[in-house]
Amino acid sequence: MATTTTTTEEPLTLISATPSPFARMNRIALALKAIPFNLQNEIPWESTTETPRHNPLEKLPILIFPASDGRSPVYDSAHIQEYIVRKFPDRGPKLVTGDVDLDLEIRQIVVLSEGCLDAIVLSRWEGRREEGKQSRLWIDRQNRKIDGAMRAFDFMVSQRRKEGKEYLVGEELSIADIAVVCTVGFVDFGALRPRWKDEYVGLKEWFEKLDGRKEFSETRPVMFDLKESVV
Ligand SMILES: N[C@@H](CCC(=O)N[C@@H](CS)C(=O)NCC(=O)O)C(=O)O
Repeated sequence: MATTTTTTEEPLTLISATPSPFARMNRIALALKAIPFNLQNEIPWESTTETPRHNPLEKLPILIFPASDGRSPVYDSAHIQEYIVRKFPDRGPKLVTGDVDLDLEIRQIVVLSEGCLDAIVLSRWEGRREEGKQSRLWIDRQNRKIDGAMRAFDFMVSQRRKEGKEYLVGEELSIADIAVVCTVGFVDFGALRPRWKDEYVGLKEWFEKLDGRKEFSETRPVMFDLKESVV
């Protein structure tokens, strides 16, 4: 029987946005573990969003519990992944290895992915400012982070493939693989690096294989229509 510390099978709620690569990581983990949840799609940049009610940082994803649970919302994609793997360890795939060193490696890859996505978000908002108000220095700085992360992902994949391994850490799919697929998938979706598939052939092959799995293909980003000004 599944070991979980929740006392109810009432569904959780994940506040998400249709294009969000951050929330996609959590959606994939919840789906793989067959944890019942409702998807509440929002536009976190608009005044009607519920995100400030649950997260002082006003960002999604946010995991919300049924009212009967009385638990505070959990936010930040990496922290939600942590919540999922720790609270539902025996449900579906573990998504971590159980070995301290390997699991720390997994967390490092999640952090790198999240940092790359944060740089993408910062650079895109800078690019939305009026011409003349944009900082080229700031955009270049974010671009360096994105390129650095892409190179690091490609290197990791090539090392693992040389060892005949399918996944980034350990022998099974983990939250590290999920994080990298969601990050690379967002670079691809936004056509942020149009030549990445030629530059990083190994990464492309690895990515396409995982991205074709059901839980991944069903959660690919879909753009929303932002109506309010943000910057
Ligand atoms: N590091 C955060 C980033 C989340 C994030 O940037 N979410 C965006 C939507 S994809 C958001 O809600 N932004 C609103 C804001 O920054 O005010 C995480 O991993 O959860």
